[in-house]
Amino acid sequence: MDKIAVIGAGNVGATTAQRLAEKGLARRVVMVDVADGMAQGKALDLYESAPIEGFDTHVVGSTDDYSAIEGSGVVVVTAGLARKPGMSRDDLQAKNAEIIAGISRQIRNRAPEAIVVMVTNPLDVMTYVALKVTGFQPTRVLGMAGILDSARFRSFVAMELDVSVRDVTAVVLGGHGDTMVPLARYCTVAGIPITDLIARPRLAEIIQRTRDGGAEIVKLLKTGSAYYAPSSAAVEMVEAIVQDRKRVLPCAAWLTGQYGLEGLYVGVPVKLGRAGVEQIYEISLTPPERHDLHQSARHVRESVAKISPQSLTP
Ligand code: TXD
Repeated sequence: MDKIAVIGAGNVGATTAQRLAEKGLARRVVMVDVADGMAQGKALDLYESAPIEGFDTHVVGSTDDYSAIEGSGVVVVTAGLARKPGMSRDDLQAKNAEIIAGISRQIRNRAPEAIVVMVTNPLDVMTYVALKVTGFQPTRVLGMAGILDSARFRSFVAMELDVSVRDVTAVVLGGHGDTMVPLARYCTVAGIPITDLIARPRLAEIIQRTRDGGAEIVKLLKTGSAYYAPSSAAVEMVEAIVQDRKRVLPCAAWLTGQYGLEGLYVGVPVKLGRAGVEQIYEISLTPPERHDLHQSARHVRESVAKISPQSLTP
């Protein structure tokens, strides 16, 4: 691919750019960040590692000149504010919605052919804002969360059983955050159901740790949140798109009746290729799993309802 843009050159954005460059997924990677000089500084630093790492991707940065993203095939959006003391979740959502709306207008004008991979939290809500403001086809606007959540689940299972993470597969559905729905039934170790290998009570603890995965890292870091695994997850999506891999991955996708849900973003297994979301898989759920998924969706819907009309206007 000729160009990939990363909006927001903070922890997740810069690490995403680094992984994209090191994997050689595009000829050029462009970072944009509102903080004066930051994207340029990190891009230059990253590009100066190219002779040592041996990659040919050209990395550049820009502060507010969005002409830099022109011609991008994929735009990864990681820009946003972190929650500050005294700021409620709703305040943060309103602020980030404004930021994402502004960025989405730039993407619509400057990179009208791009596929948009959203990362900014609250993920399912910000992906909705990006869809409405860009006016792109829903197949071209999707969010990263399920890959990260299931990677956490897979790491914990691998640690528990002392097996290779490669052999552990997992599916996590639903909104990103406290209401995610890890599906133990679909988790296997090289095809062996996880429920045959880990006792129920212990499995419940692992599932809870997965739900709290983001908070566990925040607590340890004290300032900031996770970025190594989140950037890996975003890059896995970009790679599937750029290389038309037809990977089947859990992503936040626009539902049009699947799972009895319509008109919102929720994490589900999708096929990812050059066209973006090429298929949504509807897997069979038990009544409790379906209940949890619907509860998670209700939570997303309630949050979407709080977005101001200005942040949804193209
Ligand atoms: O699973 C997931 N989807 C997530 C989401 C996993 C990890 C992180 N998740 C969310 O991604 C997190 O809650 C944040 O909403 C974003 C970015 O996380 P990061 O850790 O990278 O935050 P930083 O380091 O604070 O970086 C944000 C950058 C920062 O450099 C700001 O200056 C910039 O965003 N920013 C902007 N850039 C461009 N344009 C505008 N308007 C703007 N506003 C802030």
